[in-house]
Amino acid sequence: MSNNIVGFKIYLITDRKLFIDEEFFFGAVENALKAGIKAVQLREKDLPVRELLYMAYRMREMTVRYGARLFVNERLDVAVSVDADGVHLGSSGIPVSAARKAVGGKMMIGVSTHSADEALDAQKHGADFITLGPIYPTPSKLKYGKPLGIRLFESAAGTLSIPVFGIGGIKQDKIAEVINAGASGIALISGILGEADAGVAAKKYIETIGAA
Ligand code: 3NM
Repeated sequence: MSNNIVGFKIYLITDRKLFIDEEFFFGAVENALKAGIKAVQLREKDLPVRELLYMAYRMREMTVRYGARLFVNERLDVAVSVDADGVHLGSSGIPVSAARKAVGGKMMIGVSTHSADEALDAQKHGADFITLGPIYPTPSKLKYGKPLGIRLFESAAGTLSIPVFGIGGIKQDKIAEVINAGASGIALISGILGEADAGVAAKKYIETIGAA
């Protein structure tokens, strides 16, 4: 069983393409923060770095205002530039050990993993926490591979000492199952940002995970 030393249970990941424009996008994230979300990962992989940087500054200002952590996906340079709380690494960018060497203990490092082996590897190389999934089918499941299922997730989580966040297709009716399988929390996009009112959705997730 992993413990939760990172201080949040819901890790909201962004996808601006779910919105008609940037103002609706920032509005939805702000509503989720207002509802009590304490960690956001800015994940806009296709943006040129200067546009990402602009978005990251704005997201930094907003997360500070609501006392929430900000992580930047992949771009350690952007994370450092905006004084984010951490960087979230994938399998194709800068390795965890290199990022750790660069930031020491000054910044948190999250890592996306998709198997028990990858999860252990990330832990060994200095990740503070990982996401592990996809557990369930997601709208974009092809991108992330075949879902692990809850049993594989549970056995992998059982081997880890760092916090592990379940990810991939997590709707409210799955929260208890994911937490009971050893997750410290959940990471998600559509369950909150895909809903008509992100604030209402976030509130429901927060209540459900609090009771799980
Ligand atoms: N990473 P939703 S699954 C960004 O398995 C991401 O690493 C995944 O979106 C992984 O909550 C995923 O809408 C998508 O299913 C999560």
